[in-house]
Amino acid sequence: MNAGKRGALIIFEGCDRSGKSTQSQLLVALLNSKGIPALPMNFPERSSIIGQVINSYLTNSKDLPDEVIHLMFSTNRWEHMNYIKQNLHEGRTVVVDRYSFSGVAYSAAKGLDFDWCYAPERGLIKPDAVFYLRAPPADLTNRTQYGEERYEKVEFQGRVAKVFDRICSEQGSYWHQFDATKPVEDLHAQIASITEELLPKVGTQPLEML
Ligand code: T5A
Ligand code: NA
Repeated sequence: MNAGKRGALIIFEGCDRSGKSTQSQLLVALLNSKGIPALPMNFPERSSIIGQVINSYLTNSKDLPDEVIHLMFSTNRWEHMNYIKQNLHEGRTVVVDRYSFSGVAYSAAKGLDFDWCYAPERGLIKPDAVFYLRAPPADLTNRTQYGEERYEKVEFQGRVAKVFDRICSEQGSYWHQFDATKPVEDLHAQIASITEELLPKVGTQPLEML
């Protein structure tokens, strides 16, 4: 429907159980229903060899130094960059559940240096929009399955949320912040309207790097 025009790279970010998967699936379904090619992705992408190591770390069956797991999360994004780039250039919008900002937020929340954490993310494709689902972590603990993985502790999520807030204020206008405690349908309507405004604009813009 838009020959020669690229798709958009759209990212969902937020603390655990903030509703990223829910909203990214709704957005992809909406775009596809309108004949706009869009595909979902998520990081960590757990099927690659590196992704399998990350999965065993997250499910607490494997321990790794903080620096090592940080670099593995970043590597996991790098190993999928050509795939993302190709899809964007072929006109498909890629909707991603977590990206570099999760990488920085979770590792900086453990005490690693913010700039050190951001360094391996430089050169990855810069998103056209980030939808940040923001909520006080205590408001998310009653959502299903909370508490099963390594990072799902309220106190730690609070530190993660602070880093997300910092990144949101530093990154500027391509970040859109939402109250994640609002009903699913309200959030979806807001996200859909921003996306519909965005897509025609990015079509002819060159990709930028983080
Ligand atoms: N991580 C990740 C790093 O440390 N570094 C990195 O570089 C990256 C990429 C796994 C962990 O890895 C860390 C961060 C994570 O701790 P993950 O696989 O994305 O990351 O898993 P989680 O974020 O833990 O969990 P989810 O992604 O599954 O949570 P979502 O997607 O935010 O939430 P969702 O949509 O599944 O919803 C959770 C529940 O809430 C309900 C849903 O129905 C569901 O039951 N819900 C709502 N309820 C009320 N109101 C709403 N608005 C709701 N929206 C959803
Ligand atoms: Na998710």
